[in-house]
Amino acid sequence: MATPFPHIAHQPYSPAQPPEAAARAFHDIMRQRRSVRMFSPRPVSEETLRWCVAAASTAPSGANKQPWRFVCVRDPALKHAIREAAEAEEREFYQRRATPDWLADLAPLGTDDAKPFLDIAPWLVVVFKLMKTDPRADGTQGKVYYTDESVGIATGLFLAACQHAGLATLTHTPSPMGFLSKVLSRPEHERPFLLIPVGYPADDCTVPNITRKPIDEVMVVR
Ligand code: IYR
Repeated sequence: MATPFPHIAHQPYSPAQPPEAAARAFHDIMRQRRSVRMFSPRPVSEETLRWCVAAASTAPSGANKQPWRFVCVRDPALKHAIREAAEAEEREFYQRRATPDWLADLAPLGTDDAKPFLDIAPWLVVVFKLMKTDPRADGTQGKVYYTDESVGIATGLFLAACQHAGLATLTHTPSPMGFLSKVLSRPEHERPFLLIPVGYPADDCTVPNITRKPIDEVMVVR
């Protein structure tokens, strides 16, 4: 049996404002987040990305295994390789794989198989989920738990951290995503989870005029 972790005193975060105001201020930042498909080539520093990934990596995870890797791609040749492969999958998706219902649901968003933002955005952050732990010193690999939940939470924190830093993001889901493992030479135990272009919106960026559900539709108090 592994020995239990020793316990230390918890240092709770205490906002300078009352909780209602603090919660509202965070909401007021997050409500401005939109999925952006028109990016500017304006650069974003590696340090900014590092803090956003560090924030993501504070996420809780099954047995604290932290089963994620954030591969941050800025090399133009790699970005282009990702674009080429993603567009090939997307052509298949839009022409053959998508069901009529799916295409009908996507039609109002106006998406198609062209993904120029994969070249233009200064960073493509590819989130991988670890299906096993990274190899230990002896080469063996341990189990991971609640992987999708864990990586989903970490990804959500990443999106929030980017928004808080004034950066635009898109949760892009080329499907299937296996090509990302190849293009980025990732090891067998890493599976692509999500592709997130990060940067600034283009000056003439537009977004679909969609709204979020009202709070009373998503929140039930008993
Ligand atoms: N992956 C495709 C299709 C797509 C699917 C859903 I569900 C979206 O909300 C948006 C797009 C694409 O990225 O175009």
